[in-house]
Formats: sequence, structure tokens, C-alpha cells
Amino acid sequence: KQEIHEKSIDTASQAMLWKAKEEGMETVWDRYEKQLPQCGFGQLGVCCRNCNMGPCRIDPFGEGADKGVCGATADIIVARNLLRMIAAGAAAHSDHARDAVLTFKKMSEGKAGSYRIRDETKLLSIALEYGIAVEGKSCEEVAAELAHALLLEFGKQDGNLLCTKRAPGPRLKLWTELGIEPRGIDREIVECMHRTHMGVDNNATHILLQGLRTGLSDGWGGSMIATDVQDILFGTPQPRRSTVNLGVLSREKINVIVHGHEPILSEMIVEAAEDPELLKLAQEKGAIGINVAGICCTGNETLMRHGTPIVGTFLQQELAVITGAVEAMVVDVQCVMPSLGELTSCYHTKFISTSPKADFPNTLRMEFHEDRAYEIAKEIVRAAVENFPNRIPEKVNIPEEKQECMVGFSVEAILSALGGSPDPLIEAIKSGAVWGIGAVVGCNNIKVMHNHGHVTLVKELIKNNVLVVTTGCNAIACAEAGLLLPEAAELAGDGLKTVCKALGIPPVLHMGSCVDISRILLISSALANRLGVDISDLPAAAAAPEWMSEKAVSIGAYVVSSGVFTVLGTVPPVLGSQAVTALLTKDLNNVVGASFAVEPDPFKAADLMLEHIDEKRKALGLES
Ligand code: NFS
Ligand code: SF4
Repeated sequence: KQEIHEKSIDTASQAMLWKAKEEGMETVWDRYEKQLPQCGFGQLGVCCRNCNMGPCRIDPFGEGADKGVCGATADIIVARNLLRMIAAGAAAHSDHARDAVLTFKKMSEGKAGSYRIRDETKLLSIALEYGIAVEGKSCEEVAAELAHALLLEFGKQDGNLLCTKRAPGPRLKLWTELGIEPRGIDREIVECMHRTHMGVDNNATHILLQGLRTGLSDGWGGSMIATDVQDILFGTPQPRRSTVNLGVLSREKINVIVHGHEPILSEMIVEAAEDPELLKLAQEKGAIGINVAGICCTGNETLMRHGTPIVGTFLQQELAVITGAVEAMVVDVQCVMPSLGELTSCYHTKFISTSPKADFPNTLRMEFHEDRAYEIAKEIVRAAVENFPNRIPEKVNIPEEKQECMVGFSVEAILSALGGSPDPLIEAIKSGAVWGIGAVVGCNNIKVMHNHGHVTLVKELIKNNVLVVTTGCNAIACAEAGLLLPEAAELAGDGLKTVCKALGIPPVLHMGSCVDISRILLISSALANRLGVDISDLPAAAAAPEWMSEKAVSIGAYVVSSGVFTVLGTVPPVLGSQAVTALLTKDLNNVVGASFAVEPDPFKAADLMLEHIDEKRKALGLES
């Protein structure tokens, strides 16, 4: 049994785990203990339920069954299961993107009045990329045409995605030669479901190539479209300061948490919380204001664009409720634990679910629709305000911990910090001051001590002069550890320290939510293009030290397919097939010029990334 100090490196989280224990509240850590030992077949990926002749499982020790009823081997079963994970992850990102585009479309037709265009420059430049003539047209007209073009990317029946064309030439050529240049976004996902149906695709390599293609339709497709459209609608992030961790919850204000993924909702909540009518009501209820704070990626979205504080990472969602200070936990889609239903009912917290797609136990349903966005957001915030008098002071315990951070590093912001071109960064890489780039992203996973993997790995990288770019829960973990501050340059090696100080930037750059890994793809492309090489030639490596979601599997698929070596901190369910494991960790190198490694120890993970960066430096003829 784990002690509380072994569950999280974060003292605020530890304090709330103590409170949970005193109050007899169950958390994700307790439920994990009850699951142990977890099923060995599942861990290895060798069970199949894809038809009703099963469930089938392969004996990993080679003594029992070596085939499913239909004859599927471990290789086939493992590959099929992995493909379904990629499909689900790509679907989550891309369906989020679709909703963003549909909101954008309605906005252009005047049917989503609460939204407007905040970044005209980006609107026009993206419209041009999609071949839309912009002269003499109003922004709304251009937006309508762009929305139409973007929607076609989802339902495309002929030809390939247009958004993939942003990749460097050699990459795109490679994808075409391999036959993995993605076609319609929806099509790739549907094809995964088709191929993994009983009796369709039964060749592990062939199955995995579809996995790469589907991943690409997410990273260079769905996710990238989500980022673009959200920037147009809500503004492209610029550097700003904010605060993170449980201590951002307020004793005197009404606390509204936005948790989930789609800024379509959280942007409106942030606006509604400034409504004079609601602020007046808040005072009548005895509060001094309304405090909106985020969890997970919807938190990252409002953090990046408005500096709205963040309460925590994925594993802190229950701990936030346990403070007893949350009037409303407002959720949309993805990474929301259904346990919040039971937990919130033990406190005064209202658990408000808003997505037509996602309901949870014990929620107050307040469905969010774009045509009445602001009104509904106001109703949601009002419900929180009216709940304030129900707060039970004896049950409130807000941890002190509250950490400052600097965020908002979109590609545009990075380039402008560099003075308009990637050249200064390239020079720093060439000179060795910046040894390489590390992209560290992804979730928390209960199998890893909360934030330990993230923070340890990132610290090792910056110590070795690797400039880190981050998104998702890794970004929040780094923020909590104080790594997203220019002052954190003190923890960096001498070269990186000098560069950060000269530019006034932190050694770890927060680039956004998980769909914003598309920003990392674009900055990598910019560097590769400028050097006249492919992404796989860059002194760069990626890691997901605590990943857990299917979205992370799709991300892994597109990051590696884009040419970036990626270290996973938790073991994917593939070890039941030697062929699939070898493919992912070795053979992919000969296919896409990058592969995966699995390394739970963050120090060793850093070493693997550094070795890789060394090799790439050598191949480019840089100082090594
Ligand atoms: Ni990404 Fe962001 Fe966090 Fe993992 Fe979930 S919030 S979309 S999936 S848990 S990083
Ligand atoms: Fe078993 Fe084959 Fe059916 Fe899977 S598809 S459950 S391996 S019979």
C-alpha cells in the first residue's frame, strides 16, 4: 500500500489526499489499489472481444492457446487493439475540431452571436493556404468559405488532406511513398473500425501502417484544424503570466472550475464571470467576486489566451472538489472522471455537464449550444453563484500552494520572441548553446507518482541545455513545479540559461493544450525547412512520461510518423506481440525515420533523448 507522500510530488495534492482520508473520501488512488493486480492479458494486449465467438486470449507463456477462435494470433490481436486505440484518440481530437469548425461556421452565418473573429490575420493567412481568394470579401465571407473548406477535410471522399501540406517536403514525399498520406479525417477513423472488425485486416504491419495514417490525420488534420480555428475565434496566444495549483481557489470568491477540453464552452464561462449582473449577485450572496479556474486542457486553452489560473492536472480533479471550496465543476468532454458525480454529492459542489455528447452520474445537465452560448454560460455561472451560500466553512481547506508561471508560447509568439524568424534559435542550436529541442507532453497516469515523471524528466533535459516545449498536463505539472518562469533558467545548463536570459523566456515553453501539439509540429517544420532538412534530422526528441489516454496513443503515432523519436513513460499494451513491439521500437526507424522507446525511469528516459539528440547533431555536422 502506497503512503500519501508516495502518491504525488506535489504538497498541495498530498494535503488534499490527507483531507480525503480524514473525510473517508475515495479517490482515483484508492480505486487503483482495488484493481490490483491488473489483468496480465490486458496489459500485454492479447485479449480480443471483437466478435462474439470470443472473448479470446493468447497464452503469453506459450502453453495454452496461441490463436483466437478465428485463428487470430497475438500479433494480429495486439495490432488490432492498438489501431482501435489510435482511432478513438484521433476521433476525440478530431470531433473536438469538428465542433470548433461548426461553431466557426455558425459564427460566419451570424447564428452564433457570442463568438467573433479575434485574429483576422490568422483567418486571412489560413484562408489563403486553403486556396480561398480574400480580396474584397468581408471577414465573415472569408470565414464562411474557410469553414466550408475545413469541413470538407473531415468528410473528404477523394484525394488527400490539404492541411498535411504544411509538412516539410521530404516528409510529405515519404508519406506519399509509404501510402500513409491521410485522406479524409473521418474516413481514416472509420477505416480503422472496419479493418479491425472480425475477419478484415489480419497483418500486423499492414494494420499499423493504417495506425500511422490515422495518427497523421489527427496531428496534421483534426488537431491542427482545432488549433487554427480556436486561434481565429479566441485569439492566438501571446506570452502572459498566471498562477497554478490548488491554491488558486479562492476563499472569498465563488469558484467555478472549467474542466474538459473545448474552449467553445470555457471561453464563454470566462466572459460570463465578468458579467456585471452576476458580479452583483455574487456580492449579494456574500462573495467578493467570481473566480474561474481550469483543469486539464480546457484550462490550458483559457490559461494561454486569458491567463485564467489553473487548479491542476488530470489527477487533481478530485482533489479540487475535496477542498470543499468549489461551487461548480463545469465539464464538457474528455478526461473527466465519472467518479466526480459521487464525490461532488459529498460536498456542496454542483457538477454541471454541458456537452450533448457527454453525461455523467449525478450531474446537473445544462446543455451548451452555440446559438445561445453567452446566455447558457450565464445560467451556468449563475448556478454556481447561487450555490455559494451552501459552502460549508468547516469543510473548506484550500492548500497554500500557488505557483506563478509564464505561458502563451504559440508559434507566432515564439517567432516574435526570436525577433521574427527562427534563425536565432537555429544559431543557438548550431553553436550548441541550445543542445536540442525536447517536446514533453501528455497526461498523468495513476501508475506513476503524480507529476514525478514529468518534472524529473523536464529538469534533466533543461539541465542538459535542451529547450523544452510542452503542452497538456505536462505543461501544468511543469507550471506547478515552477519551471515555466524565466527564473527557472537558473536550473538550466549554462548555454540554455544564457539564451533564456537574453530572450527573457522560460527554459520550458508552454505551447497549449494537447490539440496544440500541432503547434509543435509547425515549429519543428519551420526549423527543418530553414535548415533544409527533414523533421527526422533535427536534434529533437519527444516524451510522454505519464501518458494514459487513447488520445496520447494517436499523438504518439503522428509524432513518430512525423519523424520524432518518442519515449513513453508507461508501457503500452503491446508487449504480448514481439513483432508489434519490434516494429514500434526498431523497424519504424527504417520506415519513418523515428521510433518509440519505453522507459519508466525519467532519468533514463532523459538519457535516451539526449543520446538521440547527440546522434542527430553529429549527423548534421554540428558540434557534439
Ligand atoms: Ni491530453 Fe488534455 Fe491531460 Fe492527457 Fe487528458 S487533459 S488532451 S489527454 S490527461 S494530457
Ligand atoms: Fe476471438 Fe477472433 Fe472473435 Fe477476436 S475476432 S474474439 S480473436 S474469434
